Formats: sequence, C-alpha cells, structure tokens
Amino acid sequence: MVLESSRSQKTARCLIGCGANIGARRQQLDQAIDMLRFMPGVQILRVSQFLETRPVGGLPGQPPYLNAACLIETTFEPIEVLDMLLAIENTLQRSRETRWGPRTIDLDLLLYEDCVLTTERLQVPHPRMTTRRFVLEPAAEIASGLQHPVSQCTIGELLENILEPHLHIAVVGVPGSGAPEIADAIADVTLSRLIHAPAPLPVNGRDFSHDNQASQTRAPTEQLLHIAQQYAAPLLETQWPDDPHGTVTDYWIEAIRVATTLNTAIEPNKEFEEAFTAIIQKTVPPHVVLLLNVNQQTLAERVAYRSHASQQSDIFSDLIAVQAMTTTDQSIATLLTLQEHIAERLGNTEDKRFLPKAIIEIEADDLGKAALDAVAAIEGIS
Ligand code: A4P
Ligand code: MG
Repeated sequence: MVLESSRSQKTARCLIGCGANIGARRQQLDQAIDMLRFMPGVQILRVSQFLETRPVGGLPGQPPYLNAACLIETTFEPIEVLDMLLAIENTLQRSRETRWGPRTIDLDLLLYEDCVLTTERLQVPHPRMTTRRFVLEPAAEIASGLQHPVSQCTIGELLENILEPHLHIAVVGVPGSGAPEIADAIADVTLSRLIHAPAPLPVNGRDFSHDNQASQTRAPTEQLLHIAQQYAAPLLETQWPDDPHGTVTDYWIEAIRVATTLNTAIEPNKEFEEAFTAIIQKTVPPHVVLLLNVNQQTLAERVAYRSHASQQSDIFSDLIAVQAMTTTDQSIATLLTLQEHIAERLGNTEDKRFLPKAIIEIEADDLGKAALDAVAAIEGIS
C-alpha cells in the first residue's frame, strides 16, 4: 500500500477532494492547499482548477460550491492524513452543524494508494465519490489514470461512466429492503423512466409467484431463465432510449443468478449458465447501483407489516416473494443470506462481467433517510 520512494522513505499517493460554499471560497481553497504544501511529510504533485458546482444534498437554498482536487505524496498513514485534513479544516473555521450543511472548507480523503478500509472514523475510498461529478471532474483533470481499488476502474473511467447519455440506475436489494419505494423516489426527482421488476425475485432460486400457473409447470432452471427474460425485456441494448433523463430499475438481473446459488437442489450446469449469460448480454447493465442494506429486525418488522397491510398499502409488496416460504424465521434468514451474496457478487471484481462501475451502499433501515441518501447520490451525477 505504501510505496518505497527513491529516498527509501515510505510514501503513498493520495487524492484529496476540496470544497467550499461560504465565505471567500477561492481564498479558503488556496489557503487549504498552501497548508498542505507546507506540511512536513507532504508533497503536492498536482492541483486541479477550481470548479463551480451546484450543492448536492443537505438543506435546500445553499450557495454554490467551488470544488477542486489535489494529488499529494505523503509519508503519513491514512488516519494521519485524515487528522491533518481535519486540522486544516479547523484552522479555516470549519463548523459542523448539519450534515452536508454549508461550509468554509471541506477536505475529503478520496483515495490512498490502493488502500480499502473502513473504521469508525475513516472510510477509504471515499464511499460517495463514484457518483459525484463535483469530485470526479477535478480529479480526472489531474489523475485520470489513477485506479479506484474497489471498482478497479480509473478515475477517468468512473467519470465517463456517469457521463453516459442515458444512464441505467439500479436500486438493488432483497425483497423488503425498500428497493421499489426508493426507485420511485429517484424517478420522481430525476424524471427518469421507471421500471419495476416484472416478476418477484426468485428468492433462493425458487419462483414463489404461485399464482403463475404456467411457470409452475416448468423445470426450475427454465423458470429462472423465463424470469431473467422478463427482467431483460425492458433493458435491451437495441431499444435503449437516448433521452438524457435515464432509466431507474428496482432490480439487477444478475441477482437471479445469485439467488439460484442459494438453492442446493438446483444443479448449476453449463447450459443454464450460458443461456443466462446470453440473456444478460443483450441488455444495458446498470451504470450505477444503489445497494440497499437492511438488518434482521427491519426485515422482521416489514414481513410482519406486510402480512397485515396488504389491503391498505402497496409498500413492501415485493415481500410477496417470501410469503409462500415455510416460516417467517426461515424467510428472514434466507433474505439476509441473499443480501450478503448479492453484495459479494457486486464486490467480486475478479469476474467483472456485468458489474456496474459505481456502487453506492445505502443503509435502508430508515426508509426516509435512505431515500434522501439515494436521491443525493444520484443528484451528484449532474
Ligand atoms: N470520514 C470518513 N471517511 C472520510 C474520508 N474518506 N474523508 C469521516 C474525510 N472524512 C471522512 O465529515 C464527517 C466525518 O466523516 C469526518 O469527521 C470523518 O471522521 P464532515 O466533513 O465533518 O461532514 P460532512 O462533510 O457534512 O459529511 P460527509 O457525509 O462526509 O459529507 P461529504 O460526503 O463529504 O459531502 N456538493 C457540492 N457541489 N460540492 C461539495 O463539495 N460536499 C458535500 C459533503 C455535500 N455536497 C456537496 C459537496
Ligand atoms: Mg467531508
């Protein structure tokens, strides 16, 4: 992770994101960069131009930001870089009243070599950088070829990804995670085409839509291919729209294959794999995935809610997929395992086929907060 330089001292290259939206913005950015320049143990390699950007997230009506990026080389460890950035922010009168509130200066550690770490105080790479144009545009100006170690894409590729003319944004989660509700919220705000899963996700590789008589007479793998085809139909590359609003889906076709692996009764076979891959290959895979994560208690509450509320509300109606399972405890355990496996598949960059370049994880136990985070992640693209 840390490089041996010619002076035989360990150094690491880091990418720093800088932003300011109150006070003398330009001066504050200059001062922050000067402080970095004169810090022992830090060498500035490149600084981007300053870019005026629309505020993303937080309270409405905030002034615009000036954003920049800075490439440094340092002998500091990641946590020491964070402490240095916080010290510079404090010197420049940064106050912290509300999350994403207006600020005199904000310094984020975006990348630290190929380091991937999550501690209570620090997450590297910065978890929201892959959908933020105000981060990627200045960063690509100075370090386009730098590799993002989670997506295994360069900064230039990540920027190109969010500049696609008609984006496919997939909200991905197990039934009961709130994926359809969050997809609705994003489509409302972005005026995107909205596509709900045309059939329930076959949790653990079984088609639980028992009302679908035709499906029940097919062999399990045939059922799964049939569902994959239904999922693929609105996403065919040959019919992909070219308007700039984008498409929001509340599913990821590859999740069907992941679910299949949970069912030991279904023998994985080459024919099925090839047929499945042939279906996916004709589609436009998601450019951005918002990956919803829920805990056991949330799922238990939502399953219980769903068993009473079917007459009054459509919310969490995708839980129909598990209502037919034997016991509630079993269905929740299956959903949690499936959630884990979907996250693993998204993180498995050894097999990059069909993987989206930008993945934003969202805690979805509080659906209202999750919707705000999801909308902010998508607003960051424009
Ligand atoms: N922290 C964890 N990981 C990191 C990291 N990689 N770099 C912790 C920096 N800090 C990291 O940050 C809260 C805590 O995050 C830190 O104490 C550190 O321990 P903060 O700067 O105090 O609070 P914040 O910035 O309000 O929260 P957050 O969630 O970090 O916000 P972001 O993601 O930094 O977004 N719109 C435009 N146009 N331009 C912007 O620059 N910036 C934000 C802030 C929102 N909207 C924007 C912009
Ligand atoms: Mg910050």
